[in-house]
Amino acid sequence: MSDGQAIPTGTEVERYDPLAFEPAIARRWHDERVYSLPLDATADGEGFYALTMFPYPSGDLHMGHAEIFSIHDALVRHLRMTGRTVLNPIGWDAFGLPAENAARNRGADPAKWTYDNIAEQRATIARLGYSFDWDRVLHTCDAEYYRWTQWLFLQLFDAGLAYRRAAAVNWCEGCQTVLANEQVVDGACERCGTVVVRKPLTQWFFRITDYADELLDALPTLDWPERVKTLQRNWIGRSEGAEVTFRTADADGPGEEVVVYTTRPDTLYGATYFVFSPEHPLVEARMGDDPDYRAFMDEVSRKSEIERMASFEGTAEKGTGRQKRGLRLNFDMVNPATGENVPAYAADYVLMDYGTGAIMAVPAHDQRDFDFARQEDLEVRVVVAPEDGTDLDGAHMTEAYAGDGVTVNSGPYDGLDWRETKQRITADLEQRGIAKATVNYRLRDWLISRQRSWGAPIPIIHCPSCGEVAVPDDQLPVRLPDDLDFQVAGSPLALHPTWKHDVTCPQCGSEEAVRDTDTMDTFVDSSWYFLRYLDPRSDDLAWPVQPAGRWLPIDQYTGGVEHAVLHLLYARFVVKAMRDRGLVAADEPFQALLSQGQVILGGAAMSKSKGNLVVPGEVYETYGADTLRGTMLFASPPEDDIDWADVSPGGMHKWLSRVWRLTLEHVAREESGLAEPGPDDAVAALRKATAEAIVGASEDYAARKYNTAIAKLMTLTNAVLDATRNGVHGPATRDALEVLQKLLAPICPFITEELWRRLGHGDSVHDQSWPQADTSLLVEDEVTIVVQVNGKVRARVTVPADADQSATETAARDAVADQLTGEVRKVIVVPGKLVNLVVA
Ligand code: ANZ
Ligand code: ZN
Repeated sequence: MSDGQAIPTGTEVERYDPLAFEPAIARRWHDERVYSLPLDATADGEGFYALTMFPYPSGDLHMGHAEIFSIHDALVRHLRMTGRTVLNPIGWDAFGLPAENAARNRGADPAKWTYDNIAEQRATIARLGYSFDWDRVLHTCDAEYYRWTQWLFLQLFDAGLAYRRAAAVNWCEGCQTVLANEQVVDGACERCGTVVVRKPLTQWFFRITDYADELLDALPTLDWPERVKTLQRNWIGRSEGAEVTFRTADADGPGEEVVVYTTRPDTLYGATYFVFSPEHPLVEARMGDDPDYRAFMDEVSRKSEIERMASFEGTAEKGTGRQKRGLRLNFDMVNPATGENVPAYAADYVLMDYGTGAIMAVPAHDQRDFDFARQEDLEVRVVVAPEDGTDLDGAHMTEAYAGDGVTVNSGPYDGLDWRETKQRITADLEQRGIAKATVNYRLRDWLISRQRSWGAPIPIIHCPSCGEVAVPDDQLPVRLPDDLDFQVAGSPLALHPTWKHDVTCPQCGSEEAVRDTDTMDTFVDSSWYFLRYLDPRSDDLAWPVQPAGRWLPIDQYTGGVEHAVLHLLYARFVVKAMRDRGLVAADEPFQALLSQGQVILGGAAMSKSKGNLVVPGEVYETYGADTLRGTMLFASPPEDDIDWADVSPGGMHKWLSRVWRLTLEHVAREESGLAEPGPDDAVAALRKATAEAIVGASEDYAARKYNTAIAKLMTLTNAVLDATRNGVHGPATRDALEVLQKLLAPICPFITEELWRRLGHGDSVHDQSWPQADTSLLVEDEVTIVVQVNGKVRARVTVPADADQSATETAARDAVADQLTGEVRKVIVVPGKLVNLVVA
C-alpha cells in the first residue's frame, strides 16, 4: 500500500499515537467493570458462554497468552455486537509447584509470590483491552475457592468415586512427590528432569475409569478439532482382546488352568513359550522352596520398580545392558491351539497387577517377548506375514514385527487378514469354553494426591477406629497453615509440627485422629472452575445448579492443545460425575473447542534459556495494544502457529495510522463544511465496497478467520482512500468509515473506540450492532457479453444486466459494425453471456 497524498483540508490532523489514549480507555474498561454481566443474568435466549483457559501465574504474560486472549476477545466482542449476551470470565489457576519452588529456593512466601504475579498479569491483561468480566475473578488458591474444591472431593468420595489404595507410584526425588504418568516424560520428571523411580505409597484416586465408555462414546458429539478428539481417544485407549485359558502340561492329569490376557489372540499359534509374573500364586505353589526360585525372587525384589516397569514397557533395554530376568520353571504349558507343550518361565517383565499376571509369549510379534526369546534362545515363530510380501524368518529377524498382515503358520486360519483371524480364533475358542472376549482401557484412575503444600488439602481425617472420615461440611475449608517451612526435605505440610494433629475424629472424637497431609493435583482445581464462575462469591453453593444447566455446555472454549488430553478429560469426567449426582444439568462441559497455534520465533519455540523470547511489552509499549492484537490475528488463522520472525507490527501500525488519518481528515472536512458528496459513480463504488466489506468480514468472523477479515478491512481502507482522491467526502465516506470502525472493533478495540468518539458519538463502538450490508448494492447491474462473428470472438460489450434479447443483439451489432462484411443471416444469443452473428 502506498501512503497516498495528504488531502488538503486546511487542518493538519494529529498523528496516530496509541500510547496517548489506550491506557485511559483500558483503565476505564477495567475499573468500571464495563464488560461484567450481572450475576443473575441467565443464558436464556441469546446467552453465550465464552471461556478461555485461565492462566497460570508464573510471571508476566507471555506471547502465547497474548495470542489466545486476542483470538478469544475478537470472538467475544464480535458476538456481543451481534446481540449475544456473553459470559466471559477470567481467573487464575494459582496453586502449583513453582510457588513452592520459589519458597524453597528463594525463601519466598508462596502466597505472596502467587498474588504478586497475578497482579502483574492482571494489569497487562487489562492494558491490552481484553473484555473480561472483572467481577467474577477467581483464584484457585483463595480459601473461598478451594473450600469448594474440597467439597467437590467429598462429593466424589461420597459417590464412591474417590478412593485410596496402595500403589506403586512414580516418585520424583527432586520434587519429593508423586507424579502422574503423564508428568513423566521419557522416564524423567516433567518439571525438574530427575529420573523417576517407582515407589509404593497409599494414594488417592478418582475413579475416572467408571466413565471410560461415556468419555469415548460422546466424543463424536463435540465440535472439537479432530486431532484433539484423536488424542483423547488414544488416551482412553479402548482395546479389544481376549482372556484365553491355558493348562499346565502335567503327566498325571488334565493340568491346572491359567488365564492370560492378550490383545492379539490371532497370534496364538505363534505362542512358543509362556511367562508368569514372578509373584503369580501358581508359581509360588509349584516352585515353593526351590532354591533357584528363592534366589530369583530375591533378585527380583531387589530390582527397583522403575527397572521392572521399564522392562515391562520395553523402554530400558536397548543399549543399557539391562536384561530381562527370567527363570525356567519346572513345568510346561499346553498351547490350546497347537496342542504343543511350550516352556514356562517366570520373568520380571510380566507384572502381577496388569491383566491376569500371566502371558502367552509371541516373540515374532511382540518386542518384549522377542528380546527375552533371543536372550533365552527360544523359538521365534512367524504367524503374521507383512502385506508388502517381505519374507520374515524367525531365526534371523532382528526385531519383532508388529504391523498388519496375513495370518500364516496357523492351520485353518492361514491367509486371513489378522483382524479376521482375531475374531474367528476368539469365537472358536469361546465355543470350546476356553476364551472370553474382553475390553480393556489404557485409561487408569486419576491419581490426585500430591505430597506438596501449595495446593488444596485433601479434606479427610484418618481415625484409628473409624478409618477415613470426611471433614464435615461446616469445617470446610481445611485451611493451609501460613507458617509452613519450605526448607524441610519432604512435604512441608506433612512435616508441620502441629497442623495434622490439631483435629479430632468427627465420628468418634478420637484424639488420635490426624488430617490427611496430601494436597490435590492442580488439575482438580481446574476441572470445575468454569462452574464456579457462574457465582464465584457464593458462600452457600459451589455453583448454582439451575443456571449451570442453562449456561452449560460452554459454547466456545479456547485454549492450547497442550491441554488436549488431561485437563479436558478431567473436566469432562467431573461434569459427568456431578450430573449423575443431579448437580449439573449437562453431559459435557465444552461443546466447541478452538485450539490455537503456538507463537514461535524463526521456526523454534520461544524460551528464555535460548534467549529468543519476545514479550508482549516490547510490542505494546512501542506500537500500542491494537497493533499487538492486530499483528497476532493478521498473521494466520487461529489454529496455525505464528512465527514472530515473519510478522510485521510496523506494517500493522502503518495501516492503523492510515485508518486514523483518513477518519480524522474526514471529521475535519465535515467540521469545516468541506464534506462534498462527490461524483455519483465514485460514491456508488464506495458504497459497494462498504457493502462488500460487511459481507466478507462477517463471513470471516463467523468462521474465525480474523486474518482474512483484516485483509478485507484493508481493502475497504483503500476504497475510502480512492474515493477521497475522486472527491468523495460526504455521507458515503462517513458510512464507510463508521462501518470500518465497527468491523475492526473486535480486533483493535482502542483505536476504533477513540475514532468512534471523534466521529461524534457519545456511546461506545463496542455497543453498536454489527453492521448489515445493503445487499442490493452487490447485485451486479452490468454484464459483459462476448460478441462472435461466425464463431470467432471479435469484441466484448457491456450491457445492463436486465437487457432483453433485442437490446443485447443491438449492442452486439454496434460493437462489430465495422467488421460485418456481409449480411447477417442468423443471430444466436445466450443471455448474459454471448452473441454470435452468422454472416454469409
Ligand atoms: C500376545 C501378544 C502378541 C501380545 C502380540 C501383544 C502383541 P495392552 O495393549 O497394553 O493392554 N501383557 C498382558 N498382560 C501383561 C502383564 N501382566 N505384564 C506384561 N505384559 C502383559 O497390552 C496387552 C498385551 O501386553 C497383551 O497382548 C500381552 O501380550 C501383554 F503380537 O499377548 B499380548
Ligand atoms: Zn474415629
